[in-house]
Amino acid sequence: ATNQDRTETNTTSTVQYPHYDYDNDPKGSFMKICDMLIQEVIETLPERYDLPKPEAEYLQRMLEYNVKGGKMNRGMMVVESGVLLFGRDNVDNTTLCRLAILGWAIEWLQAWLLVADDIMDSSVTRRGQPCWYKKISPWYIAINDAFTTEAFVFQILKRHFAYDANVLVQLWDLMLETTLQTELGQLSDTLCDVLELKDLTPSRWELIVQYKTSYYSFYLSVAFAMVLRGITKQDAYDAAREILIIMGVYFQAQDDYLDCYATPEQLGKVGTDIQDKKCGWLFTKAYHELCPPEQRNYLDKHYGKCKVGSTEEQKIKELYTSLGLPQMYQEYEQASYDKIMSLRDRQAGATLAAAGVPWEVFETFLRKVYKRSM
Ligand code: GPP
Ligand code: MG
Ligand code: MG
Ligand code: MG
Repeated sequence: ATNQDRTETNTTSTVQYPHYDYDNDPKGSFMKICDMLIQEVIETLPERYDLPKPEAEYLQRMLEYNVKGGKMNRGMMVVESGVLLFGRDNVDNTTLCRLAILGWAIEWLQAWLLVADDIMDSSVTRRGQPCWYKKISPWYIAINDAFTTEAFVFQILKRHFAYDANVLVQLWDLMLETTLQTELGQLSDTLCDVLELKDLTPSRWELIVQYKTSYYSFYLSVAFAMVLRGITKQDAYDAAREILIIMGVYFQAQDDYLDCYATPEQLGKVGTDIQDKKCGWLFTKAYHELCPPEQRNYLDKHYGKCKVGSTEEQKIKELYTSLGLPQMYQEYEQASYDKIMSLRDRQAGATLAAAGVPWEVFETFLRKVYKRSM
């Protein structure tokens, strides 16, 4: 039944989308789009790919488990950015639904990244439930599930954006490029396992997190909305990227801080950075900027070698605290906030304004993550 050349698409723009109640039920409306996407993806499997029913049901369960249950900041930001770019009064129902579909494309991207990341990080829980690879048998189907979810993303984009081949190519291209950037960041992150602690420096940290987090978590949401709005000026994308990379780096510093200091209940996951010998924000500051020799020896002996929940791990956390890292983190948080806000009146802000991208897009995003505790 598979037909490589004529897969089902909505090549006209007359598709009937559900009513999107952006003003009164933004979350519920957004969720409804996800259910629609899961249904579309699953229902084509038996006919187009000869997939037996148990497998189709498995994939439905896999998607339900992995694409839902997050904070949905990235996804909802596509819709919110889009509304700001089009103007609340000019954005029609179809456009709202398309923005939400792009939002879910990012949430699904995030879903497969996390399924894979949890395997690589030997994590146990995610979003308050067991990591997917811990949940299923054999566990290594999770590797295939990550790939499958990725493939579904490209199919979703085709199904809903083939009405304009030019838009579709831009969306596909952004998705591919962002995926590669994230994978390159994940490479540098994961290779830390075989490096020496002296090589886990603050500058390596910054490089890793720009790639593994910023592009997919921040830039992609706004860039998707800009594509749908029909913005073509390269300098506008460059200016947006400049701001959103800084926001993403700050966001990952929070993630690293919370890995150590937040409770699993708050986070929905158990921190593994010390056990995993991660080039985390706290570690690089401690080891390279703050530690007296004796305590550096302790890190040499135990960092990346102790287990989650061990006395050694606890001792390392206490060391971070005694070095004053929580206060330093708060200062860093404030400085990042100020730096991002200052870009409004600089070249980046002006370039964006000229291209019709209001500053509010960035402030809305920043407000969602500033001083978060989960
Ligand atoms: C966050 O790192 C980075 C990612 C989730 C990108 C993963 C990229 C792949 C190509 C799989 P993290 O491990 O600190 O996140 P968390 O703390 O949520 O596990
Ligand atoms: Mg990781
Ligand atoms: Mg991880
Ligand atoms: Mg983390």
